[in-house]
Amino acid sequence: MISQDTKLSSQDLMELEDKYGAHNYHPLPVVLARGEGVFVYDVEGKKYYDFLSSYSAVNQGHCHPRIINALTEQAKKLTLTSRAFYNDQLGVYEKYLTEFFGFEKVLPMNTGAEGVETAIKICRKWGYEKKGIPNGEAKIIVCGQNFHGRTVTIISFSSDPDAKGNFGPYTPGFQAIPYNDLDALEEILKKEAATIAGFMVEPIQGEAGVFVPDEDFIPKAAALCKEHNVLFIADEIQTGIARTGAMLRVCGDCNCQSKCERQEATYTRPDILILGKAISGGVYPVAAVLADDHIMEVIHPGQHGSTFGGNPLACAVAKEALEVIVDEKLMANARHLGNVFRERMQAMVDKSDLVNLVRGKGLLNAIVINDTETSKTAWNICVALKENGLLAKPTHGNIIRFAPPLVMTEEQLHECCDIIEKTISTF
Ligand code: IF1
Repeated sequence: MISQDTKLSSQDLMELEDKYGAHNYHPLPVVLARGEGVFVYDVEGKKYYDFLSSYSAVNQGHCHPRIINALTEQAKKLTLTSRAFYNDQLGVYEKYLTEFFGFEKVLPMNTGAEGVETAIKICRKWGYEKKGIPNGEAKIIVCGQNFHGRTVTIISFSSDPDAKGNFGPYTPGFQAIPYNDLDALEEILKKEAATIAGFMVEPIQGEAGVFVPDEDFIPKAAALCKEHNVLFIADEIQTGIARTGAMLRVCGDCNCQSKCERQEATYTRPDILILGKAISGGVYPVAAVLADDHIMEVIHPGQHGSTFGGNPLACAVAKEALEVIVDEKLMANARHLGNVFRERMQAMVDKSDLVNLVRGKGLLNAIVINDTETSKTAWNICVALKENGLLAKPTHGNIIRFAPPLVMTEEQLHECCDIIEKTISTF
């Protein structure tokens, strides 16, 4: 029997997860017990730089005092009412969020996948009721190598055999084009726009390996969608909330300091914007789907919802988490440190024949290891990085994603680059 004062080692805890937990992940062999800012600590007290940020959910740093305070204060009052009743946090949060990002309405959900599913439902319903697509024939265009979540519908349009294999029968109504391929998008829109309701895209493909498309891909894709009366749906669950150096990746390389000021020159306004992860600072599952009235009004009472969607705790946490982004100027910090990081990594690429390239925007970056997709090199490098006090994990095979919390200082970033360079040089 494991009692409260049983001191369990990392090894004990890994064995518990192995014995009692589904094996749906293959974690790096480290057991974390505490997080603070850019640091996490394992059970034995060893300190690490977190260079994954829980897949960009902890942009504000681990256990940010302001966000934790918002959580604990609200948790003492009211955590969940369901939407069967109103609560005193939701309306205030909805006003704050819609004004923050410049949309007329928000539909609050919990996980990113729920946000994506919600956007798909809204898009399809809009296609039938507003665009006049024959019922049941609505198609949504997606990109190859996408990652939008793990529900059966979402993996139905995945091109990753691990994410999709043996989970059929699959949801129909999706067609993929190659990422960053405007000609392919234009071709399918010209041919089939009459039954196409939307185009859903990650402004940077995270899981695929931090693929940054050409500068004109997003703006021109949005323009093509507008031309063909197709909804442009931006999945900013991983790229949003200052991660890429602007509040949203669809803001382009604008250098606004606070919330979306929608500088027309660089901003591509989506018809539907999906947020998740760092909208809550990684403290609580919060997702949001934003759109204007003429789209959101297709949803009527009883047509969509969730037990936890829009709960008071989520609202209090997310509002504070966004204010932290603005107050601590994390967009500017991510933009600046991203340039410093890529410069340091490029210098390493130029010297090393083990690392092919570095790519990314803001503090969403990746290096490509000069080895096959199936090689263990990237994994072994991450194990060695762990030994040297920095936590990162490969995405596909030979690509290592580097995404530290946006609160990192330049001095800490240089220390992390030193660790990465030193570790790589031992391979
Ligand atoms: C895993 C990475 C994967 C996302 C985008 C929606 C979702 C995600 C662009 C769904 C979630 C997470 C899921 C997690 C690993 C991580 C991830 F790219 F961030 F690394 F898988 F691609 N859209 N990404 O990135 O949000 O339901 O998870 O809240 O499933 O292994 P969720």
